[in-house]
Amino acid sequence: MPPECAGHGPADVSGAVMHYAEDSNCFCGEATVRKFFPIVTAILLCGASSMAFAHNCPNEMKAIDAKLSSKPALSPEDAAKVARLRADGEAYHKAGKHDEAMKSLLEAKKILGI
Ligand SMILES: [Cu+2]
Repeated sequence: MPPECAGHGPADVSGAVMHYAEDSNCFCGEATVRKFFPIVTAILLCGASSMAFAHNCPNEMKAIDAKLSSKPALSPEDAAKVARLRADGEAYHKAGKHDEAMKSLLEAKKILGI
């Protein structure tokens, strides 16, 4: 471990990096970046996975298909609505409009009672 420089705490990332840039003999800037790198990576991974959960279109489609294959008792109007919402959801998903896709798919699920 390189020695910590006086004048800034380990949490002061910007200060440490600036200090590092001013004085190439001081390694604490680099050490701070190294220390925070796993945390930053974890936050980025967290954001990516929560986005994947928010846009869960393929799983919603699978759930709808599974329910449909069990031949639920639906009125002809509801069955048509579910079919349309399911198709809309897939089309939106393929177009990259995951928010719209999720809306259609969740509505279809509501009609199906899931
Ligand atoms: Cu999607």
